[in-house]
Amino acid sequence: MDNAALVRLSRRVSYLLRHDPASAGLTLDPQGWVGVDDLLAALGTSVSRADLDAVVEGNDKRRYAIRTGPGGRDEIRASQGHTVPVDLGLDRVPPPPVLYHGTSAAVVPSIRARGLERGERHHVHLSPDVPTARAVGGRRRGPAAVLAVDAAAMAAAGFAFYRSANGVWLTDHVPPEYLRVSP
Ligand code: HQG
Repeated sequence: MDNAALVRLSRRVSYLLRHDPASAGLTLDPQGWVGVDDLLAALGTSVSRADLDAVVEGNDKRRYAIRTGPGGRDEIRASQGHTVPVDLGLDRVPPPPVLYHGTSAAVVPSIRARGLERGERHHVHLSPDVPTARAVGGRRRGPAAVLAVDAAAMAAAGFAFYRSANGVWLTDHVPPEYLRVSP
């Protein structure tokens, strides 16, 4: 598979594992795992296990994790970003003092008014550093903006933070008073 085909495959896997497994007849377990063989069957004969491994290993953000499941078979899940209900079983962890959120500059006034909202996903997604946040914001339409989140103050106020297997920081909501536009 060439690189463009791998990117397309990654998008399809993301859609199935995060948003609509039922569209391909798949059922995730409560923690979001599905059999690798079941996923391959859903993807069709043009996709091999080696192609899927290339997507998992080569993925720029390591969006997917593969494990040997309790029954001894290989299983795969997305490490974060779901809109279907799954419990990733992440432990609450103390955040670094500052986290970042990259977005479109056009929505900054709304975020300043209402804070960061999780929308359809389970959590607000935060990046550990400015370059990562800038890359997330850069995928949106128009100019990007990076917001800094005073995670230390939020943690002190009792807000819970989680970190996904691929290093994305997650929290339920960031009220406006903990946000500032990052230089
Ligand atoms: C915005 C990528 C207006 C928010 C990333 C974002 C992440 C508001 C959008 C993952 C708002 C939601 C998720 C408010 C939040 N008013 N807009 N009050 N509060 N927003 O895609 O964080 O590459 O659900 O700024 O790395 O962009 O897919 O969230 O623009 O981990 O693996 O509402 O997607 O991962 O968009 O990205 P999303 P996100 P992957």
